[in-house]
Amino acid sequence: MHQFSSRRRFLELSGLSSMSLLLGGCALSLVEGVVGKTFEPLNQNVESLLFNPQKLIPEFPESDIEPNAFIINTYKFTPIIDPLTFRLVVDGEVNNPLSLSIAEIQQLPHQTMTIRHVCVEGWAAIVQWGGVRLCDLVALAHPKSDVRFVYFESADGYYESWDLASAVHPQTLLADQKNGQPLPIENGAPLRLASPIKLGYKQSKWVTRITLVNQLRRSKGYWEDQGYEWYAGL
Ligand SMILES: Nc1nc2c(c(=O)[nH]1)N[C@H]1C(S)=C(S)[C@@H](COP(=O)(O)O)O[C@H]1N2
Ligand SMILES: [Mo]
Repeated sequence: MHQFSSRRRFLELSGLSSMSLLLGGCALSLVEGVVGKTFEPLNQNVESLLFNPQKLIPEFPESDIEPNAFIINTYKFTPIIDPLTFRLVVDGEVNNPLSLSIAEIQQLPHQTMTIRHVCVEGWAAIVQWGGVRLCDLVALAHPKSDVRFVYFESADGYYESWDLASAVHPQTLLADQKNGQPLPIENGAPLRLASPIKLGYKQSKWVTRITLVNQLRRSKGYWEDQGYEWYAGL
């Protein structure tokens, strides 16, 4: 019985995810089942961001992928993460803080996109990412009305902050695949940010914690705190 209902729920999720993809919006009502709770409707501010489709960035055909142009860029070291005990925490100004296993995250709608990754150090490469939409995770956590920014913590000590609109853009993913393969550890496994709207240094690898906040802290990001631009849009 339990198995049946979770299987059915999964089919609902995957079937409808393509529809919400077409609409360009977030799949909030579809992902509730993953945590098995129902909530009051979201407040107006966050809701309008999650439901009003933002402009989609055109993607590239798969034949344009440049696997050899993609460079690994790690400021310090590659952390070792045990996928079996790994938990992704979503907390901060939310009504429903989350601590999700990989298996739970994999129940969310999955999508791929072929985009150009641009690093300020002077290289760029067309790459395909697969993963879950950050907006679906944000919606699951039921953000409070005053949320405006999102912080990301990584297992190597790297940290980043994004504006909420960019974080819940339908092409901002927490990726677990690169070029059709499981995400390599050096590229951020088990989960990394991937988005066509931000420079490479915004795209945190080895993300362990996502914190929704209403104000930027003094520390804005590893590179930003050394003078790099914070918004870093493409
Ligand atoms: N945790 C973490 N994330 C990170 C970095 C890092 O050093 N640590 N480097 C950033 C930079 S500058 C770039 S260009 C991309 C590079 O991703 P890649 O190593 O998969 O090419 O990751 C970004 N995310
Ligand atoms: Mo970079």
